[in-house]
Amino acid sequence: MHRFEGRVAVVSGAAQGMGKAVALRLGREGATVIAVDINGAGAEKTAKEIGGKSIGAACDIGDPASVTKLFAEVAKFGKLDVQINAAAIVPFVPWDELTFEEWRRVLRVNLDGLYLMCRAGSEIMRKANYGRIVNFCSNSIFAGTPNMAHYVASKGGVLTFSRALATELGAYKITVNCVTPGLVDSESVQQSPHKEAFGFVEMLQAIKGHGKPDDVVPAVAFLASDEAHWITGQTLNVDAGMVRW
Ligand code: 4PL
Repeated sequence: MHRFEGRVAVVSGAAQGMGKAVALRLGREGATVIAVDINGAGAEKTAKEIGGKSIGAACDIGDPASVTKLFAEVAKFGKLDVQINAAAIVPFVPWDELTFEEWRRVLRVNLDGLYLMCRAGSEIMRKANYGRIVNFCSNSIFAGTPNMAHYVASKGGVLTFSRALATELGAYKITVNCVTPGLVDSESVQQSPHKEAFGFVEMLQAIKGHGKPDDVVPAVAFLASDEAHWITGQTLNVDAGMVRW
């Protein structure tokens, strides 16, 4: 398939995991990708793998000045067709240890960052009367996954914000949808105690196996594609049937 020929896409969290896997897929299907990550070197590496006019950009999405600087670069591409918001902090902190400082650290990126990215991205999209925004939520909002209450709270916000944004941006033919992946074998999970949960999660899955970034990519690419124009404000669960909702 070559669904993104001539399209310009911003993908946050593009240095690793699902963000990187989506960036590579959009690139392989013809998109020019602005690969965004707090890890600028990692973002550059993803952009190099895609090739063409794609670029990497370092950005702290929770910082308004950093997002403003990013979108000065995005503006040079003349348009923005697709925005994938995959960047997030994936913490492992039991409730008894959850401080307000840690709560704020996660909410700042996972929710304030999403606001800032959508604020800037939608301003470009609305001028063209076209846009596809896909936000990364998490199936932890259904499961109430432990050791990440602040993350679960942030992702609940991602879902409901996406619905509200879909309503407001429909007038400009911009769609806004979410995916809710389950536990995925990515770099951030491998570097955390979440990796111990694969057995438990697999027990609950209708389809057995350990989720990989590429297992989530097709759903994201579909929602980001031209032909998904009649779907907005929706959430697609992509977790091998761990949760049926
Ligand atoms: C079920 O989004 O959805 C662990 C870590 N387990 O980040 C998640 C589940 C994790 C999840 C998630």
